[in-house]
Amino acid sequence: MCGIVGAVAQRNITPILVEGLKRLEYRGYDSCGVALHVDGKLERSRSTARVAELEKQVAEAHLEGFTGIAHTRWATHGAPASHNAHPHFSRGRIALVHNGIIENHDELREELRAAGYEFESQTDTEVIAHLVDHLYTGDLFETVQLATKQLVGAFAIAVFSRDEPHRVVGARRGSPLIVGIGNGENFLASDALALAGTTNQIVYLEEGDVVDLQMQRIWIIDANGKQVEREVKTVQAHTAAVELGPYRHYMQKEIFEQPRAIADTLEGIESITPDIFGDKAYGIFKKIDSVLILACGTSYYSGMTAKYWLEAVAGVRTDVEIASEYRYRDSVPNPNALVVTISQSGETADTLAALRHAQSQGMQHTLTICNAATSAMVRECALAYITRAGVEVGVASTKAFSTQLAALFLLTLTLAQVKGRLSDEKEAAFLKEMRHLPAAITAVLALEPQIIAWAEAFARKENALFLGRGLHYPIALEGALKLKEISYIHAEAYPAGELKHGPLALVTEEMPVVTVAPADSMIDKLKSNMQEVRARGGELYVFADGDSRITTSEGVHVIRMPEHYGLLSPILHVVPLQLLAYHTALARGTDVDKPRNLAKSVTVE
Ligand code: HGA
Repeated sequence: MCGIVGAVAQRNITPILVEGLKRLEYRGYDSCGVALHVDGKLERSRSTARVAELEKQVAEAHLEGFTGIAHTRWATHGAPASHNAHPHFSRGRIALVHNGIIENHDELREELRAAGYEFESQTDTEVIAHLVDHLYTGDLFETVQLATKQLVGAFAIAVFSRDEPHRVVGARRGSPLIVGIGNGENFLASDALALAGTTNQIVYLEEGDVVDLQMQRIWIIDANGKQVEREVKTVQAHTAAVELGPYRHYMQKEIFEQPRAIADTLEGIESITPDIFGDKAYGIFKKIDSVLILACGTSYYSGMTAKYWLEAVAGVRTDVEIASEYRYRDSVPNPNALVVTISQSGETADTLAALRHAQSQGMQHTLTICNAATSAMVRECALAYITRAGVEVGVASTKAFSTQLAALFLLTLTLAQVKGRLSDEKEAAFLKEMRHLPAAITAVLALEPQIIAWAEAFARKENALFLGRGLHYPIALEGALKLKEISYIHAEAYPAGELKHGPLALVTEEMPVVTVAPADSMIDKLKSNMQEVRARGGELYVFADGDSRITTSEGVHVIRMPEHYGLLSPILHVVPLQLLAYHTALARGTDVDKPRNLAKSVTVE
């Protein structure tokens, strides 16, 4: 999604702004831009190409300055075009960048038009720029506080004025924004990663904060208009984590990092104890009678998998809801439910809103499974488990998913223990299996050459079906999502028993049917479903395991997984599906790490 970088310094900040945008590129964007204060004027450069192109433009124009802002845009209002790219200017006096969506932009636009403002773009963002100009008192900090009061919706903004050359003002509500502290210079960004290499001293702004950034000081006013001090945190430099190393794409790198990511996520877990989710976990887990999981996209599928585990192992009733639906639905709140939000970034706008909706309904037992320790989700939930996948750059999530599953299995075992359903023997056996996961995934990764051969056939198709049953139905869904996200092949997943209720009509010789077929209790049922496909000429691509007893025959291609992994099998079975999607996309020549129309960290609704 969109990225913001801003700086006030006593040196040329163009390289810092451009480098910051480069670090945010992985989130996906369709245009970018930078604006600087130059000799008493606002100057900008914008591009619908990559940040590298913007860098060239900026160098050719000798765009240099001490105060400025920059942005990568993922369009929500108005086409991805140069005139819609940020920074937006108002009357040559105000420059502004924005992440998020302003819901009352139409009303504000009408008012501003009536006041004589002309609009150059179709964005909701330009409305904020003109609003700030319209309300400008000569003090930008004061003006931004006034302007943000009129905004409905979600935003993080960075703004500066021609008339105050050494000042950038930031504000956030619903979208993340951080301050980077330097020596006689200060920075703003939507993510600390943007400032890696510049500063590791970070202040995480809170909901409703407005910040005044000057060279020697930062000044923060909170949502109630009070001046506040916020803790300065030292963050780890992520620089090494975002190097591509020997891999062609981040997605490939991240698929191969999964053994390490799972090992890191499980590091230090010697036994099952509620404390691993936080000090208050035992008290909360004792009280709860059910689980409500809220998530979007891939995280939603990890939640679906967890439902099978939580009900079967812990005996705790579990509902899984798509966050963007739940937040607007009239549901029946259960104050005794444990609300579990799952999000890679911990900033997913819909999931955050769903969490707040649940809290507003009196559901206070909250836990998040998240890959970003300092995210809003972690700050706003009573309990948290931080997966240690490391920075995930590829838009199509891989290691974040498998580490979420590992964390959700730990949650399952913990709730089973609290509910008296986990014997010491079972605990020891499950922990042993979890510790073996990195080695088991490494063995699955060795199947890559066989999967490449399949991918060549898939690259020529325009449709695919994915089948799974029970625990592996969500894995089939995740496999189909991966394929459509990055190869643009239309793919759908079904619980195999549903085939005859509709999708079987799609099966012809042209339709590849990927089947997730471990030797679990559903295998015989699944084999009957596979017969239904073969009888209509459909071609089966089966991921079986040791005991599935499925062999290659006409129209049935089989890749055998190295071992059967019981309840943890979904963590292994998703890996070949990730590889299949990756190699199919590679064969089709798509932009694997930045698939069209998609973005990382979905911080808009
Ligand atoms: N609404 C603004 C910003 C979009 C955004 O934050 N995307 O992640 C626009 O469309 O320009």
